Amino acid sequence: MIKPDGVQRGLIGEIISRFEKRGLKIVAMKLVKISRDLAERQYEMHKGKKFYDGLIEYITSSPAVVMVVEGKGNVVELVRRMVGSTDPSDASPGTIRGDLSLEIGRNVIHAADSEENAEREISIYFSPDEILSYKRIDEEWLYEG
Ligand code: IDP
Ligand code: MG
Repeated sequence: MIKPDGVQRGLIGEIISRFEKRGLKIVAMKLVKISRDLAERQYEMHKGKKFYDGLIEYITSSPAVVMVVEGKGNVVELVRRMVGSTDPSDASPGTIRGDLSLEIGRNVIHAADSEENAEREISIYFSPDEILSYKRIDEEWLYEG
């Protein structure tokens, strides 16, 4: 998810471009104003933490871009590495957070941290028929076989 700060700061193209250029396949995508209900479902594991209320405010404050990307291998881990550390001040240059953000409370992007959470989060924002199946024309050049 490109969070509201990423959308407001005009970083949608920059962020999507990184996933596209890496070779990951975008199989679902939309711009949404996230409701409190959906934000609470997404972040249910953080309920009760000191940053929780601010996080829900932030995520529901303005539109966000939600997307599903696909690829061979452990894409959850690959994407988390592209995203970088939760706190941008610890995030390595070259990562999305390390290049594009400064503070933990405005870290421009969310990515699921396990396959189980990816499935759960996808089902919050997308119905099964919104997830598309197609071949990228460069697949034969992205993968050895
Ligand atoms: P993650 O986004 O890297 O998975 P989590 O620990 O799951 O990090 O936290 C979820 C989100 O909650 C973070 O991306 C960030 O937006 C927010 N957050 C986490 N810790 C803090 C904090 O200490 N202050 C403000 N916001 C925080
Ligand atoms: Mg997390």
